[in-house]
Amino acid sequence: MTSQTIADPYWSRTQSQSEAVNREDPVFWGDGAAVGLDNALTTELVKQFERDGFHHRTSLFTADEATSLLSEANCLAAQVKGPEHGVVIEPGSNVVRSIFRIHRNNEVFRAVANDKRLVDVARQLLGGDVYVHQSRINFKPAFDGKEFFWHSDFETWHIEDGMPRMRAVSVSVSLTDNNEFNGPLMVVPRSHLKYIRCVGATPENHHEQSLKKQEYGVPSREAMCQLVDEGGIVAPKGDPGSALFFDCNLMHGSSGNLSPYPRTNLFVVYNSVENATVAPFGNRPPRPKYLAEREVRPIPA
Ligand code: 6CS
Ligand code: FE
Repeated sequence: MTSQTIADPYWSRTQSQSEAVNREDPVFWGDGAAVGLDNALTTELVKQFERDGFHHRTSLFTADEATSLLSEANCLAAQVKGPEHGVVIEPGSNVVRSIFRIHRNNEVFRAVANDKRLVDVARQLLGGDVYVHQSRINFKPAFDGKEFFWHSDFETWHIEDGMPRMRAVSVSVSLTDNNEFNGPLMVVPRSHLKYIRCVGATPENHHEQSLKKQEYGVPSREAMCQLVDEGGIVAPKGDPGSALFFDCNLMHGSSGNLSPYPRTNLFVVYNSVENATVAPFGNRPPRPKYLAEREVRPIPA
């Protein structure tokens, strides 16, 4: 039985026509009282996040911290001997594209996922206790880093992982420079306020393909034109240590990296403990735990 047997406002991939509907969830779940959160956003920045769907901070981590995190990330990639759980290889080369679940499998990145500079903002935006739904390093290696086509993470996490509502936030921490040449993350401001129902039934074991090149659970070109007409495209750039907090439903993507500079970013996804994953809302079995934690482990405040 899937969760689709109940009235699901965010159904997708079941009809032949793409459709844009209004979001049915708040963006900001807090009550404005960021009591005890040393790293809380100002009221003005919260309003900006509600309006645009993202908040970009340069130098949230120091250059030295970013250098040491990058070296740890490259160390992990160098240890990869072949296809293994949680490791995704770039299509067309044998270079590492992503490594998942580093918040559980690596002490250094576990500490980052628990860092109050990230957790305080997640708790503030999501209005309470949070846990890590997913973590990953996207290496986007020099010359070989391929694109991530436009998508809403929430559409995938709802349909394929069973995330009920839009009450999760991602943070991307730049471990290298993110510049106009090396495939920076691109976001569509205000796209988080629309939910795009995608066309095309989810293939079996879809993640084995989608993490390399996503072709299902992606918006139609008409839907993308409409979202970009309304909000434009922004590619927040910054030095190593910059951080981009973005709503789970914000439309985003990135181009391939033709430059000699890698674009290595660490992603942590915080989900509200009130929004724990249930049975997927699509018609496939849940994806592996390295993509979606199924046990809620609240991060201590
Ligand atoms: O399917 C997922 O969960 C992953 N795919 C993308 C393109 N972004 C979110 C996440 O890393
Ligand atoms: Fe994504």
